[in-house]
Amino acid sequence: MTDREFMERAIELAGRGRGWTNPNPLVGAVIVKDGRIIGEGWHARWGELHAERNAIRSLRESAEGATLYVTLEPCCHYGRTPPCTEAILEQKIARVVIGSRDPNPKVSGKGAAILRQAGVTVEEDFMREACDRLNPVFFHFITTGTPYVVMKYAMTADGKIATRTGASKWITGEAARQKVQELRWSYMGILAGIGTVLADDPLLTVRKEGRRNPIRIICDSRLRLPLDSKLCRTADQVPVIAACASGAAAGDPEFTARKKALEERGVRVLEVPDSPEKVNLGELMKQLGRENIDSILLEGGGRLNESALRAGIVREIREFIAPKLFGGGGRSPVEGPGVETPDQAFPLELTEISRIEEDLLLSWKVIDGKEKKICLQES
Ligand code: AOF
Ligand code: ZN
Repeated sequence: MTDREFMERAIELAGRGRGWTNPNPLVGAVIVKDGRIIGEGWHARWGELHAERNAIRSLRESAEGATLYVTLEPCCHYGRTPPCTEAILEQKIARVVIGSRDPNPKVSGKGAAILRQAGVTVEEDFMREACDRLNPVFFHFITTGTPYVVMKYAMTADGKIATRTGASKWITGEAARQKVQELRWSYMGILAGIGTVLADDPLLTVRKEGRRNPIRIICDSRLRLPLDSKLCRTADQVPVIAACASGAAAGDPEFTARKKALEERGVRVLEVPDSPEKVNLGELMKQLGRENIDSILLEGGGRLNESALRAGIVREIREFIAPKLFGGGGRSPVEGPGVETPDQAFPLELTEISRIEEDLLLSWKVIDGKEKKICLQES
């Protein structure tokens, strides 16, 4: 086997932690001696051992003189676990091949430097792009402190997310809907608007055994979340956060009563400052980041989606396209006032096209994440 194949194996192992390590990264490690894999490990769950230590734990023979392939620079700090660099040196590993750099200021180059100083041969940036693809969420969260937001919608070939009457079950086929379930357990939070909740009464959970549910966050400026909604009725089992505008809350006794009733049912009410009627999404992201929520799947309706784009919080879009047409005045995935001229458009970059049975999945990166200063005409 070659260096590439060992790193590919480490990448594959890293993926096994998906949905469990947040807000920590996905990391995989392989220990090789005389061309044979003698140890393997990955970071399996937040708070548990790092990939390198799990690989070392799996050893059945000495790793003296061996090579360690690891998808992320080994850490050198005392966090929830002791530094991986120490474990590597204790094992007398001779060579370390690293994929991604760790932008965590506590590590960031220091891990590699410590190993070099101790006489270990260190290679950095090996298959870096492939390794970096494991952790867009971690890289974003550790450097900004705000969650990585992925907007998801399913639409017809003529760009509708619902028919004229508002019906939307179903647009895509079974396999594409399974893929959405996977997105839900891959990210820590799921964000929807109160309009969607009032119209569809969704549960927003993962229907798959042994998978973690995302924290359900509802953008609900005036706190209209019904007490008998499925979300409210399950809030004691799967967390629900209702994000409301602090301006709407101020001095309204009815609002205070609704807030109390929701809290009694286990819903967390977050008052988001600085926007009189609407939830300030940039501010909401800061608050959620402070609670260690590193990633959010945005399953908004058209208005929330547009506000999120305009607030500059969306990093990626997953667009499912079904082979059918609705026509008429059906709803669009991005509504709101929109832009006035084509040069004001939100620019995207296509990163992946895949076919999921009869449907298409396009993945887009949002080019300019910064707040868009466009001239809006109030509708
Ligand atoms: C590694 N290997 O498998 C992981 C690393 O909270 P802790 O103690 O688990 O530390 C988390 C930090 O350690 C995280 O922010 C990142 O910089 C690094 N994660 N490093 O060498 C691993 N998961
Ligand atoms: Zn570590």
